[in-house]
Amino acid sequence: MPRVLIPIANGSEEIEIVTIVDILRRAKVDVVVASVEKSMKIVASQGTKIIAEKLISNASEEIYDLIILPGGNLWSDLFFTGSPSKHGLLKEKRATAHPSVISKLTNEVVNGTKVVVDGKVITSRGLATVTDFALAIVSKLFGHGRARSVAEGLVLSTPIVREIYRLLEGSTAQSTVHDVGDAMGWIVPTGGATVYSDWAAKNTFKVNDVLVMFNFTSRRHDVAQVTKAAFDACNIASPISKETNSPANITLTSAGEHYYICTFNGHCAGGQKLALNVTSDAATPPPQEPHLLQETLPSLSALPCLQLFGHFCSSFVIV
Ligand SMILES: [Cu+2]
Repeated sequence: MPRVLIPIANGSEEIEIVTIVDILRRAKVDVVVASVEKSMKIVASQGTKIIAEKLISNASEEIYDLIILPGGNLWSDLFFTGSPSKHGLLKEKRATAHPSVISKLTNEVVNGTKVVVDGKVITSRGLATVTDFALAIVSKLFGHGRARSVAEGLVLSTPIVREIYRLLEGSTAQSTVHDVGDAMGWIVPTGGATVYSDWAAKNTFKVNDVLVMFNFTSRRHDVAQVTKAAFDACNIASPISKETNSPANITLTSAGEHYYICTFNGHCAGGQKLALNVTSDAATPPPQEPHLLQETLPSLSALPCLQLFGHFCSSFVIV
């Protein structure tokens, strides 16, 4: 179980603290909330009193996979190079910040972006972006499936999860994530194979788009790419490739006709089959919307070790 330290202080943003802790715990992250004040109780930015689980001095014996710093006045001095005596951890890093402090950033500022990743530093702008960001961390720690299920538990709309997935996979901004069958998912449709052919007809598919087959149970369904002949005959003997885990994420890497079936007994014949035509990606790209992440979130284990608060050796994140 990944272990995450969340230091809090007087003036920290209460919504950011509670949202991050909530989402990470729903995803089964081991979260430690530690006060950097003399007391376990801190008074957050809007006067809410929050009691930490331990003092930072008592949290420092542990090793953490990640340190997440919720927003608030405390961290400005620590990270912004405007205070030369401090660590200046954002020096020569691209970053974003809450509008109230963004003018203090002396490094390259990326505006209009919710979250910026540059090496070991991940920055975000404040409480409006904190849910997206916490889900992105969950997705990186555990995969898209768990981020999706946590998001569904929060009744967040699918587009947010799609966006997270797209960015974490490092797809280009022009690529689209298609939830195959929309809300129905990947099943033996009651309406027969026309359900999936109708769905495909409503969508356009480009190289680098991603198909997500979801809402199926692993070991009860799968997704096999097959030839046209095998597709037409529902021949499951020698698929080109096969995905057995749900949800299946398939990146469309080549143009042309693509054929997918479920290889479980009778499912293809029952209509669990999808044919689609993928066009090359030469078309003019659409205008780029503000990203959730500026660039792909690096693998957490790949983040360089950082010394902070004594002998912690961790990656860290600033929200
Ligand atoms: Cu099936």
